[in-house]
Amino acid sequence: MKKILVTGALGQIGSELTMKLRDIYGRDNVVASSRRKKEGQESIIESGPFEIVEVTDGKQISEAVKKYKINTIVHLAALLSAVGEHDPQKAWNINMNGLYNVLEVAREENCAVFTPSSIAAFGPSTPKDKTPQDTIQRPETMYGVTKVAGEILSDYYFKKFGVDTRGVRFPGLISYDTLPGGGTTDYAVHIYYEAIKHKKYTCYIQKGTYMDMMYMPDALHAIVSLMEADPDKLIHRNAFNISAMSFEPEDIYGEIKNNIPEFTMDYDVDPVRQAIADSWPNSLDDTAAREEWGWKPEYDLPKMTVDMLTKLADKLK
Ligand code: AKB
Repeated sequence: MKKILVTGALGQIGSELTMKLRDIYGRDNVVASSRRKKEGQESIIESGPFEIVEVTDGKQISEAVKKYKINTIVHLAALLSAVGEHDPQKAWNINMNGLYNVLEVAREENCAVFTPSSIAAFGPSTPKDKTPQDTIQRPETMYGVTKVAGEILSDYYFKKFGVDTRGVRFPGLISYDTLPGGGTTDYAVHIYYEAIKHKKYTCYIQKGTYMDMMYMPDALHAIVSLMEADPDKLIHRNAFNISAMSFEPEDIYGEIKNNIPEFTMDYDVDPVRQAIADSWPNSLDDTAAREEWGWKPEYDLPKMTVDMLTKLADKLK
């Protein structure tokens, strides 16, 4: 039976993943952890075990792992791309030292580790369309640097110490439950909130900028499928390209407008986030994930939009 520790459990992915893992593996087998308690997250804190864990302190990770006899760590605590450019030193510390500490505890305590990488692990010299699984990775953000280094470090721990490390390169994730914090792709979440609340949105990403995106249920499904995948079939480990949809701001605007005809959008481009978006791929080739562990997304842009608008309208009532 899996005994799972989730770091960053109160974040955008963690808050939904923790609940899903508790449904699958049982509430007492999934320990949520975060560096602090957050208001509005009582359902996660109270629906199963919860621990305060600062990932930059390896001792705190080790104590939680020993206390609950953890055998799997899902390591989500990280700073995202835009916020990372504002404080690159902090991004390095949390993202790199956090992952190193998790891998060291995993080595000592015999745990498997899932760590998300990102489309940010690519840079301007990477082929932009249908970016291959194995290709040039020279990112130009600190977040991206930590993601590539994290992929390599995770593969090292597998090859050198036999730690069962696995990961996916997430695109921008879209969800209605918990807001993302400090990413470049966050516009694709904010646009739905503003469409429902004010029927208008000012977009900080320039028209024509394509990025890969994914609806949260597909992202959660990817994590569980890869964690459960037969290790003998895995040629790659850290990290798999996964893809569900690629769009630019006008595409998502048009799709929302199909559902809310009075919706309008204008632009006020943020140069920092635009430069980051310009350095990332337009779309990823996820053949390896499909072949090695059966990855297949369920949501495209129209299907996601209908679901997002329905669920958000309900939530914001
Ligand atoms: C971000 O925009 O920083 C993240 C990501 C693509 O990793 N959503």
